[in-house]
Amino acid sequence: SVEASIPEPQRAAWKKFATQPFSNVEDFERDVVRHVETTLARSIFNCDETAAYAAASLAFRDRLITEWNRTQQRQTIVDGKRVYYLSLEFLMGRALDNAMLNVGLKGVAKEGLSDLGFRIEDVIEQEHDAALGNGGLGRLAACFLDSLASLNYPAWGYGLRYRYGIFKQEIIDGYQVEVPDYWLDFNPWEFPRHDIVVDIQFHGTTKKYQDENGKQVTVWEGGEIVRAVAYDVPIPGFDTPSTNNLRLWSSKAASGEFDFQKFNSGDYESSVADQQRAETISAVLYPNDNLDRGKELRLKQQYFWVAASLYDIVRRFKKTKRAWNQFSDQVAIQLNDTHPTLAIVELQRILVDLEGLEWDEAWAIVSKTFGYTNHTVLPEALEKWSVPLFQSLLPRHLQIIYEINLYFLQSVERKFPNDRELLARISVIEESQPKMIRMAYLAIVGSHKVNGVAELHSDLIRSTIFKDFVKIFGPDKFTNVTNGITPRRWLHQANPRLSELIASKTGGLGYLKDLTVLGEIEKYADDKEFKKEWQEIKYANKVRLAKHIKATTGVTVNPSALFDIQVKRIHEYKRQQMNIFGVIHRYLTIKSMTPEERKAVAPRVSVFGGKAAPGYWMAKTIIHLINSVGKVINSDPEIGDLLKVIFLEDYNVSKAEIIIPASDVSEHISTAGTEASGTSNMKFVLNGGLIIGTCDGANIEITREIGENNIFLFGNLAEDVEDLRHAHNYGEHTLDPDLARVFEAIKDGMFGDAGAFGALTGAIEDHGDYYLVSDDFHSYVQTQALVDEAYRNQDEWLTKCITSVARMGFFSSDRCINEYAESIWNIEPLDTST
Ligand code: IMP
Ligand code: B1N
Repeated sequence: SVEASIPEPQRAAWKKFATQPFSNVEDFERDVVRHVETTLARSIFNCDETAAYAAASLAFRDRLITEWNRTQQRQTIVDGKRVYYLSLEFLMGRALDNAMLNVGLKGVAKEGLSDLGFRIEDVIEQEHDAALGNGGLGRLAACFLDSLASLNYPAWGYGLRYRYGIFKQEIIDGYQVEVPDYWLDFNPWEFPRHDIVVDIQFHGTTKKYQDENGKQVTVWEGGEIVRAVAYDVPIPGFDTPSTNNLRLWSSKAASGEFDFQKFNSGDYESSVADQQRAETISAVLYPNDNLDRGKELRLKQQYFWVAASLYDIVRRFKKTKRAWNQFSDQVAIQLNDTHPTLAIVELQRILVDLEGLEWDEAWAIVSKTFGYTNHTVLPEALEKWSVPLFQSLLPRHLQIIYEINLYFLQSVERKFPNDRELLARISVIEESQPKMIRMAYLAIVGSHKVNGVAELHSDLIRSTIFKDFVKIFGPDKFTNVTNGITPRRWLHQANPRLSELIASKTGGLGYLKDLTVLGEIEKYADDKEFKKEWQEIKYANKVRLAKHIKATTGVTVNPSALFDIQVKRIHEYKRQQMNIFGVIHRYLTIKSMTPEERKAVAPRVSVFGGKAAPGYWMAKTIIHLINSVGKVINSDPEIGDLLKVIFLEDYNVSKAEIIIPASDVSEHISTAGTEASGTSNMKFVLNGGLIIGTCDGANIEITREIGENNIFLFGNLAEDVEDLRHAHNYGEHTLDPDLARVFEAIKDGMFGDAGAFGALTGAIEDHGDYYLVSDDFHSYVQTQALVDEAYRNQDEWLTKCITSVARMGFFSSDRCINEYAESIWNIEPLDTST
């Protein structure tokens, strides 16, 4: 046993004084007071809510870290296979509420805080979101960490510790303004590990020589060194002692101090500049969602993070003293999109250059270790790096990529002789000016499995962007793992009353560990009493959101109106423009009615939220239009409660937790074939909202699970998109007449300066309508009318909502993680009873 290495008397002393985390109110209060008085150096006289938040978090942190240590020890003792999830983004949100609920001590904390003079809700509100991600991809990584810990898998997350997360969005005069998100002022959830550092090399040159045995060796020398420092974030599982690790790397100058030679020679400023340059690497998250901009600093981030993580993974493997050919029995590495693809190259470099393995032997290990998840088919999001840039930053890696590609092309040539076009199509190197490295192709070649994130998406990558690779590697390499969400945060935490109601009918909180248990509530879909409670909870959630709207925008909305919500990154393919055009259409329709006719109109609140990438001008114009429309409609006395348009600023994880439980309908209306999966669609339905959406991404599987009577689908299908685009480009399309009326209103200046919105209407009228807004507009408006109609019949509506929730079991990220574990990683959960 591992303990045997430690002498008995020492072991006894350590055991005797082992930290005993609190589990009752009294011990919690003692811990909080101790942290206020010692860690924070405050007292009863100056303990404000911020300090109460800090102390409560530290008390929970003490608990988590003791379980964290035990979990790591368990992993070491079991000595089995671990999975490493490499992601440039982890959109974690707040940690305190989640920690309290996952360890099952929120009740204790509530009572303890109350005894000390605080309301738990106010304390929770003090926390700054950890927003190290852009959107769905980053939040998916966070849900996966929750599931991996909850299911007791031996798993680690590896990412970057950005000093600035995604920017804070302010809306000023209807325009988005970006404000830096400096979130690290006080972060009790991370442990700096100043002893875990890795020096990372950039630039330099390579040399080949023969070693004493006549073997060819390549060395990579010179260049600059940047130091990676580990920061560990404990990830508590739900209702289990398992507490996993998220390791985030922070960059600093390798010497740890500035250059004294420069300092002594009077060049103080430049020595500080060197220091700052090193720190720049982990300074800021790139704020682009579904877009690749090919910036040098981004490539530096990727290598810095990947090299530090692999060094750590290899070090841990070496401690087990196993032969290299057992590496992939001990290590599975999942690549969250192509951002960490360099890990493939780096592991090959470690094995060949540093460990002296033969190329083929090394490659056999590498290509059994990695799995690659693709998250998008949008061409502008597929990563490519310019060869000259790469040559300068990572010269040795470029050689290795060329070699990987050479062997790959040779193997294809053997299988499909004399097909030069095929070779050009699939080459990792694009023969453009300059040459480009196609990272997705490299990821496919270096992985043993490639997966998409929803069935339609996985079908599409097999039949379009990766078609040739399916022919080369065979269909088994390509698979689907439909995304999921954690019901702990997205139901239990965000919607405590609904969680309680479900628990009361299903025998407790067990449903949070096996979400298919939700099926048991379907028998209440027609139960009068149950429906009444359900309706009251939804109404209370809408009141909560209405208060938030009032506090942040000043607009009063009626909680009895239908809440229609679209919150997600602003992107043309997600078609927020179609939504706001639909709102304008509704407004024009109401305006043209007599007062008598207006009495029959169903009141609506249209809520938007989401960030635009700072350089994405069209997306920013969409935000401007939404705010301009809101300004006109919300102050039109003829309209009153019939229609309100709200743009909620700075949409993030903690706001999502308020917004999502308050929806009656949410919009997931991307052009068919463009949204790989979507995950908020799952969150909304799980909280008893219905969807208006297109046949895209996971909407399709949601429909299959909940039944087509419970979702409002509209629009063209993915299979028809190509022909429709063709029609636009060949003048065979006429603008939808309702949309034309909307455009007239905009151009008449109804919503202010018409010129400001010319690009939006122009993209549709004059530039091919790439996202097919005009093609889908009619069926969108018609389907919105069906929504109004359905909402009028509250009794049937409630049945739809309850039935839908009952059938959502499939979309737990637990199911999703179990699929990865079985079909890609080949790992087993750990037994936590010892
Ligand atoms: P690493 O794998 O070296 O990064 O170690 C991660 C954590 O695992 C350490 O902080 C320890 O808590 C635990 N650990 C590492 N080595 C041992 C061991 O030999 N016995 C028990 N636990 C260990
Ligand atoms: O990943 C999510 C999916 O649910 C969404 O449909 C998909 O759009 C999203 C480059 C991306 N795909 N690609 C990105 C993010 C940042 C970046 O720099 C691409 N995000 C998605 C989870 O599968």
